Amino acid sequence: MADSDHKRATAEDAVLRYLENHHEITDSLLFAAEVKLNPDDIANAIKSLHGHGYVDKQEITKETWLLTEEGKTYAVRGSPEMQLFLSIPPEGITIDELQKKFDESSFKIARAQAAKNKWVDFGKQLVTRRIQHVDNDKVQTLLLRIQDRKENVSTLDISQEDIKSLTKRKLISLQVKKLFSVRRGPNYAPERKKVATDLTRDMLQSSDWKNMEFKEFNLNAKGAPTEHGCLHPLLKVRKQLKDIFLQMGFAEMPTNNYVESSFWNFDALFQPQQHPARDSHDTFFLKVPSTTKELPEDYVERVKRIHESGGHQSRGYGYDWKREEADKSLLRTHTTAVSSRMLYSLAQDSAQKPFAPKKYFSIDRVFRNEAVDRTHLAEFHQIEGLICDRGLTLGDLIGVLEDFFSRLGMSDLKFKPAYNPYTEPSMEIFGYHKGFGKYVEIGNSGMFRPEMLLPMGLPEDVSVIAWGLSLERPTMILYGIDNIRDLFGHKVDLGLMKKNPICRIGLESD
Ligand code: FB9
Repeated sequence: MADSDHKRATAEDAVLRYLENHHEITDSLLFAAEVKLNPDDIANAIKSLHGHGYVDKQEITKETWLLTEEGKTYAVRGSPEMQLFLSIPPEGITIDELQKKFDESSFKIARAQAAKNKWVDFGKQLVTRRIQHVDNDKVQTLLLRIQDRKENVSTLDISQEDIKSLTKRKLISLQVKKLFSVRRGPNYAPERKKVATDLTRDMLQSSDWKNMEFKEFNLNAKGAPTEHGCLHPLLKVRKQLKDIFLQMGFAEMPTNNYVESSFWNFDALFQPQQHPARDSHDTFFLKVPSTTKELPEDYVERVKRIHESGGHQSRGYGYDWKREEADKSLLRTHTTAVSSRMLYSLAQDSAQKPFAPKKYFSIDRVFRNEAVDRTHLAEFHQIEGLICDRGLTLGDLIGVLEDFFSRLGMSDLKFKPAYNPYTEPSMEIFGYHKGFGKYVEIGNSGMFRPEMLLPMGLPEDVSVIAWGLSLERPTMILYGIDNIRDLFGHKVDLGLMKKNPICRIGLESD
């Protein structure tokens, strides 16, 4: 039995037992003190017993005047004004001499009240009595009667005016108590029937239910929590971002291959084979399968040539490009590897049919062999968007970025020149975050280089604008998570997964 149920059962037993030999509980508060039970438990028990007819109850409001600490002092020593009057000898006393007999606040109260009662005169130097005797210290008398009362003050024939005066002087305060008087009810019994919580088949068949009492429904009780699946915050934000891309007319790229060749991940992007990002300190290369199965050989030749000797007005890099380097298998370091596959496919299609502009996006995991810290793991989800069309400019890129990030609630973008091996020009993107009150880096972008696009076979006047960001950063900001291990990995608190709020991306950021 829950603790609260046990307390109520004990309190109910105490009430029913008492009424077995007594006509009435006149004051439930005094009764609780007598039986040494919590007054609230007794009150709840009375309400529950009344609900089933065991008792009749009457609610009583009991108003009691209590002396404050100051009032108690005056009741013992007398009021300060009386003490001041008694401190003045018949010949009078200097103010300074009189004041020495009191603390500052008491002297102030005493002087004001004695003058108000016309008991004393305060001259320039001397204080004298205006009357010879004060027969009764009314304040002390009233306080003693209230303190010693045996019944409510209303039967003490103290005028409302006096009550108001004592209250104003903060010598008494009103205590209001709600209590019950209780008597046996129509269904009284010295013991409460066992309260059944469920109506069972046996009860129905035996008709026992007719003599049983059922626990009342608690319609305010919350339902038992249901176990159900929950979406990880990353997946909630991914859904929101996917919707943004779809609303902007982008089609999703197929990203279902974590394993990629160095060719599509680097060479096709015109990233030279000596680039530090292609070192095993930055990239996860695979032992099995160590190399890719097949590549489009004619395209590989064009890539080899553009790296070694350039072409299309490019000088190239002038190094001996090695096929075995391009064949190495790795975990893709960016979803731009998928973008290169898609653009190559688009170029091949344009050989059979007229080129048609495209808008693609991808959101998926990428892997980098880099130092991990509070906000970076060896993997993250990259978000990438690209638009492929004739005559696109940097202005088009800036425009689409402002549209895209405005849907994330980021406004007032700023751009900083940057470098990527596969884009020229490139720009880091910054957005003003109202919650932080400052600009934050929100991504990177650029125009894919001709050395990447032309060997694919895309028409000369086709250009591609693209940008990227991560899924983890916006998610951590939106959910107020400052350590990525609380969001992703084996140490994640699954409770967070169950109770995290809905994703609110796009609203004014907090
Ligand atoms: O996501 C990043 N920041 C970000 C994004 C959104 C956001 O939303 C607001 C709350 C509403 C807040 C912050 N960044 C990119 C910037 C930084 O976090 C940076 O420190 C970390 N970057 C990652 C790379 O780290 C190794 C984020 C990741 C990133 C960076 C660049 C690209 C993709 C992901 C790219 C690209 C690209 C460029 C040109 C062409 C194609 C792709």
